[in-house]
Amino acid sequence: MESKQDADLKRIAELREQLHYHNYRYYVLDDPVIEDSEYDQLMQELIRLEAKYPETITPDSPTQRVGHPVAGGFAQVEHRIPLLSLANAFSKEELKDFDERVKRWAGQEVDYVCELKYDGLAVSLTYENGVFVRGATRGDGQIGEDVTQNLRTIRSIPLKLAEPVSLDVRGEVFMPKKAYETLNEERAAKGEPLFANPRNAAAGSLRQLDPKITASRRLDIFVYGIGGVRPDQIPTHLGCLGRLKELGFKVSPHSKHCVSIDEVWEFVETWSEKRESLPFAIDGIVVKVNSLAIQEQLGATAKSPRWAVAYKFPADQAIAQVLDIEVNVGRTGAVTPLAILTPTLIAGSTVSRATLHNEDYVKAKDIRIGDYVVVQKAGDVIPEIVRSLPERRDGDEKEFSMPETCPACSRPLWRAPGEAAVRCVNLDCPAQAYERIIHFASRDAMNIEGLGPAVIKQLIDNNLIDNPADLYELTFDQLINLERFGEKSARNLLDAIAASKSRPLANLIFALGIRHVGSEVARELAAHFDSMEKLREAGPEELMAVGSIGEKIASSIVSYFSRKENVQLIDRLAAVGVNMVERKTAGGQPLANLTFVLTGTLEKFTRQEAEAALRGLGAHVAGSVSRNTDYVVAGEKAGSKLDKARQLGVKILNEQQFIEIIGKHMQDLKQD
Ligand code: 0OW
Repeated sequence: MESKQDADLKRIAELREQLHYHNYRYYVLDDPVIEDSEYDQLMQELIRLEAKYPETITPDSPTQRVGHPVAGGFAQVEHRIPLLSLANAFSKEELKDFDERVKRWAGQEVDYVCELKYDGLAVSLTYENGVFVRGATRGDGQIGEDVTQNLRTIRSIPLKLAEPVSLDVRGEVFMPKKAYETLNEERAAKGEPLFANPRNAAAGSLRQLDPKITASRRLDIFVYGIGGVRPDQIPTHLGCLGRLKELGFKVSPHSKHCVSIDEVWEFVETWSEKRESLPFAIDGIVVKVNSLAIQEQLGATAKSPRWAVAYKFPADQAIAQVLDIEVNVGRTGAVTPLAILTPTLIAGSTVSRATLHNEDYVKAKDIRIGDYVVVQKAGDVIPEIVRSLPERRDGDEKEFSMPETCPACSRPLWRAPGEAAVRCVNLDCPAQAYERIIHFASRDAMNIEGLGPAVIKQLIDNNLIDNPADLYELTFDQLINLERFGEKSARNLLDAIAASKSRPLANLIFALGIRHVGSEVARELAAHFDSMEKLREAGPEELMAVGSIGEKIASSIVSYFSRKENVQLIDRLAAVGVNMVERKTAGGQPLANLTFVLTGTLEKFTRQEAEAALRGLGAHVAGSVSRNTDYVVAGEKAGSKLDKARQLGVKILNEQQFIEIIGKHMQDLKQD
C-alpha cells in the first residue's frame, strides 16, 4: 500500500511535469490547452505540497520562478564562447556586397537564413543536464552580468529542457509593444521618467535588482543560436533552430530559408511593410549563412561574424509641425495631452498624432503649438515627439497649458498632489464611459467578440448604452436598425455578449476597471474572495492580506465599492446573470468542484451554450482531459479526448445523459 507521503511525492512529480508542459504551451507556443484558472489550481496544489515537503523543492520546479533580490549588484560572468555582435547594412547594394564577399571567401554558392532582428538585448543561457543554471547579458561580448534570477521570471525560458543536455544558447530578450506602452502609461501617470523605446525598457527591466519587478514587466525571448555548436553535430543554422525548438525553446516562426540574396531582399521588403503588425519591435533583418561549415570557414572579426549581417530599417524619425495640442480623457479619467501633427510618413505609415504623456513632459521638452518637431516611432509603437526645433520658430507659437475643465464634460480637472497625471473625477463623464466600456469588453476582461471601439461608439452615439450593464439589455431589433448591422452580425454580437456572462470571476473584476487592479491582481482577488459579494464587503485589512495587495490598491478597491453607481452596476450585471462567483467554491451550485470536458458535436447545444450551461451550474469546463476530469461529454465524431478519457477511466456521458444532468439541475435551480 502506498503511504500518504509516497502518494504526495508522486503527485509533486506529476504536477511539475504538467506545469512545465502547460507553461510551454502557454508561453512558448502561445497555444494553451487549459484555462488559466485550472493552471492556477495546479500551481496552488504544488505550492501547498512543496510547503509540506520543502526538502523536495528543486531550482527547476515551476514554483521557483521569482526569487529574492540580488544583494550588492550583479556578479560578472565570462562567456565560454564570446557573444558576437553584427555588422550593419543599410541598403540593398550593401546586402549585395555582403553576398559577393561571402561567395568569394567561400568559393561556392551560398544559401541564407533570414531572421527578424528583435529590438531587445542579447543574452546567453546555460543549461546543465537539461536544467537552467545561469543566464547573463552579452555585456561587451566577453564579460556580461549574471542576471539568472531575473531571467528565471521570463515564462518563455524553460527551467527544464525536454532532454537532459548541457549547452549554451543565445537569444534576444525583448518587451512586447503592449507591455511597453502600458509601462510608459503607468510611469507617466506617476511622473516617472519614460523609457525611450522597448529596447531600453527591456534592458532596464532585466537589470532590476529585485526579480519581482522584472517579473511584473512581462519580458519575452526569442532564442536563435547554440554556442559552440560544430558543423559535424548540426550542419545548418536551420538545423540549429529546429533543434532549439525540439528542446522546448521559443524560436521565432518567421525565420526563412533563402536560396539567394534576391530572396533575402524580398524578405526584407515584406517585413519592412508588415513589422507594424508584429506584437514586438524589430529594427531590421538578420541574414546568416545557413551552412555551419561555411560559417566556420569564414570565421569572425574581433567583434562580429563574417557570415552574418544585420540589415537595418531606415530610421523611424521625421519632422512634422504641431498644428494643435488637444487633451484626451482615458478610462481612468487621466487627461493626457495629444499633439495633432501635419500628416507625416514615418517607417511606412502616416502619422498625424503623437502622445505627449503629461503636462510635465510638454514643459520639459518645451513643445509649443506651431512648433516644428522631430517625431519618432520607437520600435513601431505609438509615435512620440522627441524634441522641438526652436530654431525654426517664427514667434507665432503658443505655449500649451492643461485646461482647467474636462473637454468631455466641462467639470473641473483635478491633480493629486505628487502625481503628474491630471484627472477628470466625474464618474458620469461620457469620455470615461466610452473608455470604460472598451475596457470591459476587451480580451483579458469579458472578452466580448466583435465589440470593439467602433461598435461601442456607435452604440453610445445611438443612445443604446452608456455603461457596461446596458450591453446585456441590448435587443436584436435595436441592433438590426444600426448601420453595418445585418441579421447575422446582430445575432453574433448578442451571442457574444450572452457568452460573456460565464467568464470567470477574475475576468469580471478586471473588467470593472478598478484603478490599480490589473488582470494579475484580479486573479488573486477572485481566488481569495470566491465571490463578488465577499469582495465588495472586504475592508482594507482583509484586502491587504491578499498576495501583492498593499495600501494603495486596497484603498482603491474600497473606494470603488463605496460609490453607489458602481454598486448599482454590479447589481445590474448580477441581475442579468453575469457570473459573480469563483467556480471552485461556487456556493449552491450543484456542479461546483466538478470538471467537465466537451468533445465532438452535440445536437441540441452549440459548444458555447453547453459550456455556459455547465458554468452556470458551477462546473469548470477544461480544454483537455486529465486525471482531474470528472466527466467527458462525448457528442458525435468525438476525437482524441474521448480516447484519453477511456485510458484514464474518466466517466463518459453521451448527449442524452448530459441533458439529464443539466436538465435535472436546471429544474432544481428553477424551483429554488
Ligand atoms: N537581435 C536579433 C539577433 C538575431 C547572432 C549570432 C552571431 C552574431 C549575431 O534578433 N536574430 N540573431 C543574432 O545572431 N543576433 C541578434 O542580435 C544581436 C546579438 C548581439 C547584438 C544584437 O542584438
